[in-house]
Amino acid sequence: MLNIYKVILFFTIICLIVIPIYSENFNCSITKAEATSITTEKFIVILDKNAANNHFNMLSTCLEKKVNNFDPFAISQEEPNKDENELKKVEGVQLVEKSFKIYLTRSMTTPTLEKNNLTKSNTSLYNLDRIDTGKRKYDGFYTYPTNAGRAVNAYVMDTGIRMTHHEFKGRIKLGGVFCNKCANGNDEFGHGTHVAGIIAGTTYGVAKLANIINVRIMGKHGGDLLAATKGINYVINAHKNATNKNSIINMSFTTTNYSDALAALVKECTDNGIHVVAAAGNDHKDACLVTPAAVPSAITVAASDKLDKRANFSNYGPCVDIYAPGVKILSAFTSNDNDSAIHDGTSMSTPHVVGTVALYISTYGNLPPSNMSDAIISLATKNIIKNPNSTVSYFLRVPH
Ligand SMILES: [Ca+2]
Repeated sequence: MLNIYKVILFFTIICLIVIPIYSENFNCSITKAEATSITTEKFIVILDKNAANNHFNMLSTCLEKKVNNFDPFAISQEEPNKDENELKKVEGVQLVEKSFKIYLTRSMTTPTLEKNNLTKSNTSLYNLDRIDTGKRKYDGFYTYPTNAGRAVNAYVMDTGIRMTHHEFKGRIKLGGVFCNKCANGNDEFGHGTHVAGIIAGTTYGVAKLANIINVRIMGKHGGDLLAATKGINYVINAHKNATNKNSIINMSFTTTNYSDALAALVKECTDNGIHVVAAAGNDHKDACLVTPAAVPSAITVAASDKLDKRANFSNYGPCVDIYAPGVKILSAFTSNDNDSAIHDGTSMSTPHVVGTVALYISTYGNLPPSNMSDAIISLATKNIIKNPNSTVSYFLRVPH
């Protein structure tokens, strides 16, 4: 059963080596200044209930910092000869995972030369034209429910967003900035803006009235698991504190290996009623090997092209829930407020599904994440993806 303590566990990042958490009168052997000056390795540590309670009491006492139950608080390990195996031996510790890099799921192989030849009503937006129908018939129109995702919050956990872009006018806000050396929510890499444009852009978006919330977890040099942890933590808190519970997270990123900590965090989101849509990944391998794609409660999205063929880069396998367009997708870009670019990747497929969930919510009302997953699959067109490669052959279709 989920309870507050379990949530605490997921977001507790500590050094157990230097701080005795069980002493009756806390031995404050490390000060706040010392703690923030340490720059060695960082771990995500999941504690049991008692240890979590003691830990937060200790932080409040020793660090003179207001410790919120859900605030991640990173203290690096002081003694370099202590490794994660020693952390695991400490009483009360359930899981230790070293923070590592996470990767965007955009393919960099496609040039952007075609963008000047594309316009809204022709094949440049084949992806929108395609997802409103079962058969592959391009009629030059994108037909979608009139509510268009209104009053649905799509959290874009990404490289930031060009928030002044005309595609998002009046429907975007900054949630938070969680990556190292990221000064603000700007998109220095041109990934989050493209993703957000596919979700909710006025021209390029699936759900043209949905709200975008910018949760920046990556800089121009990428990001890490710790930043993703903080970003997810922020979304869970925002969702819990909001009156509007229509929340979806777009995760267009992946890991090299499976992460227990990231999987636990994603499950925590869906257990709290937040829909999580995850990129399958672009390494042409089994999506069950990477996170967040492998998490059962996430809707995991593989990429197909204009001819309904699985994209050759797309991950596949039983952890994939659905296909969506992910080849030559035109969306917003970062050079100016009207900029656009074409990109490939399951990064681009994922926001199509986020937009569709938003359309579903604004049309029929919200559902628990597992039911939403069933509803999206129920809408999907079956057996139309060519060479699905041991993956379900479900292709995204918006409510109609
Ligand atoms: Ca159409």
